[in-house]
Amino acid sequence: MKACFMGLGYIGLPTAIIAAKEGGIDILGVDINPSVVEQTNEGHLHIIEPGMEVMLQDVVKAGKLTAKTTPEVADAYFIVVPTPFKGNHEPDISYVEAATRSVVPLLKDGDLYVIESTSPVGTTERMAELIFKLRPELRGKIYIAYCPERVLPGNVIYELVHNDRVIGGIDDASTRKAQEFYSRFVKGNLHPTNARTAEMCKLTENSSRDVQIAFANELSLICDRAGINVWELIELANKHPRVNILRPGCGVGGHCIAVDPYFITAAYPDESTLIADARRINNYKAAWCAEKVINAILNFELEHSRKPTVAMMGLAFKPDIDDLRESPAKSIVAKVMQSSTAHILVVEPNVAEHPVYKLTDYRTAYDKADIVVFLTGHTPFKSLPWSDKKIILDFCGIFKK
Ligand code: SAJ
Repeated sequence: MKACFMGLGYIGLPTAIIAAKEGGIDILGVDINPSVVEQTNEGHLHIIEPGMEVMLQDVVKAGKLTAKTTPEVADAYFIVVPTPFKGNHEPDISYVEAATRSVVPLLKDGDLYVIESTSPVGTTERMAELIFKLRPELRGKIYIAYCPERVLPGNVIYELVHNDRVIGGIDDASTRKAQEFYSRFVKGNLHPTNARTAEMCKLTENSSRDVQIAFANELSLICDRAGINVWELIELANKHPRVNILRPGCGVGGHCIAVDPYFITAAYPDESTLIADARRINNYKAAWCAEKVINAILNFELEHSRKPTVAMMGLAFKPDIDDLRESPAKSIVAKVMQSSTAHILVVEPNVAEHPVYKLTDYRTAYDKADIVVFLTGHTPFKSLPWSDKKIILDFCGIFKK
């Protein structure tokens, strides 16, 4: 069995590695970026994921995984390329289409073609039409399916194997063929459905979380006005046996939850008002936090006739990771630095150095600061002592005060 993975990014590369290691499948990993191909063949992991580099080295050494910049004949093809935005939050499926076009000449009877990339509803059917337009003799002879991943960054090795997966073919035979493939390395259940439902399922999962986080963030705005401790409020409300409110924060970051809901709102704007509002609230929360910090700095200057030292605690997009991409904390730090001449200390304990900011140890920054702003709920911050002498803006519930 030989499988070709088109795209060696945050999902394609780990899936290719696990399929080679746990599924015993010969993998050709394809990426248009020659540096990614080179690093992969050298056993160097170009993405951030704990424990994954050792596994890569194992499968490269064993000859089970090689990387190239163009695809070759295989038995199964997996499209795991990005689906970014174009214009006003419209999903751009041109990478999916380009990757598909590059494998079309290689397809033969009995092959499996699967899209894993997060995609707007209908993408798998569109790609099937494209394949059959270019290779009409393959109609009814190949298997086409959509199978989204749902792994949590930072826990990918475990979740790729143990999470349940949803698999939707363009027909039942395609669904079964794809289930057969994934059963080689997935221990979770493989739930069959059709392609459109599987596409919508991925978008639904992340939109659901976005809406729930927006509810928590909206409560934090209301409580700020009402003089109520939002952390205490949520803890008490969650004592209800059927209520489970998530945590407010300084906005929603990462590459999934803040992105995928737009795939629904772009296609179904009239029907998706709640999902669109959730996006607006979570984006607004970051802007609101930045304003709060800027106002606190101005008030301090008025009161003390000097500029304060401000500790900005955390740059990562969520607690206890070193991933800074698409982080609301990072955008808040940038905004505050633009609008203020205060002495700002930037803290990110999970990163050794940053290309733009000089990083300060979290204890030193906390000791020196007049104003402390908690942006990311990293565990070490929770060991800091509360101080009445400092102005503390706790956006992620470190002290829950
Ligand atoms: N956040 C809050 N409050 C909360 C929980 C999260 O403000 O109570 C914020 C985080 O700080 C972060 C953002 O939300 O900025 C997203 O973090 P996350 O841990 O909820 O999710 P991701 O983006 O790391 O991973 C998500 C997961 N999806 C769901 O939990 C529904 C993961 O399973 C998906 O595979 C991944 O998106 C993806 O690739 O789609």
